[in-house]
Amino acid sequence: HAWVRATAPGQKVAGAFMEITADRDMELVAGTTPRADHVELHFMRMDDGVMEMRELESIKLPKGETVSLKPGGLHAMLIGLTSQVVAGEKVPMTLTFRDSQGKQENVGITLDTASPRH
Ligand SMILES: [Cu+2]
Repeated sequence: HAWVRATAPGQKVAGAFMEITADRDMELVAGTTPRADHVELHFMRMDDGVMEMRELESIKLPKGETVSLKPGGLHAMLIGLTSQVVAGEKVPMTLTFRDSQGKQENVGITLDTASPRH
């Protein structure tokens, strides 16, 4: 289940969340969507009550392990939204994976849009 958080009017960024299980050692290295200028991979955590968010070059996907991109943790960030993302909208996204040999593969997915309370 892959989803993106619905946005408020004028909001320019949205978090996207999903679970990924790779059948061999892979890394998620990039994403694109026609709904945003670009996509960044982020890690977020609370440190002493302070929210820390930083950009990652990749997200490691060890073989057979389910890696969760979820609120408050790893996520993909859609930056520079073309317009408001509304509940019920389907957002296409292409993810780029790289295997241990350095070979890259693109996979198209569809994100459901969930309300901010989700
Ligand atoms: Cu983020």
